[in-house]
Amino acid sequence: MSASSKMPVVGVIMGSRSDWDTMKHACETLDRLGVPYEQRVVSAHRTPDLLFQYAEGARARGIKVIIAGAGGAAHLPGMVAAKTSLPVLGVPVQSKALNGLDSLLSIVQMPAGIPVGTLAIGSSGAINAAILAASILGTNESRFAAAVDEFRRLQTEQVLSRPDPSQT
Ligand code: RP5
Repeated sequence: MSASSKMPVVGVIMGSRSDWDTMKHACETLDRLGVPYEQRVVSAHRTPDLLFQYAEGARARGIKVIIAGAGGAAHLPGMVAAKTSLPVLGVPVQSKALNGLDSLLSIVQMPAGIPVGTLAIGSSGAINAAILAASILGTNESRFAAAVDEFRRLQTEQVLSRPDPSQT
């Protein structure tokens, strides 16, 4: 748990400890945006009962958005979405065998009725999931909307301040 160890409003879950190198980017971005979160390994295949327990209990614990990252046969985001009506953002982790295309298709191709907001493969997706989570929270809490606006302002400023790509 971080962003000043307040009660988490975003749950960052992942199918394996091996997903942490990708999913830590979501956590770092939530830190930067001042969004309190928790991070957990919850595997759809190895700990299915924990998955159900986590998804069913998340809302009552104050979680408002779930970011779920998984690779390969990436059932975690879809199964979590099946067990909670909280918004679920899916991050396809770049797999070794198929470079993350398997993860992407597993997460994005949900049947109508159970949505998972699917992001890009890898760290870009993890970072964007965090920004999107803050934007969703920002519809109700202006400090999160302001944090996203500031993040974007700084990003624009960084590009505009160094227009010549040949200069370090
Ligand atoms: C998925 O299987 C995980 O999300 C991970 O990306 C992938 C491989 O897991 P490990 O074998 O590295 O634990 O469930």
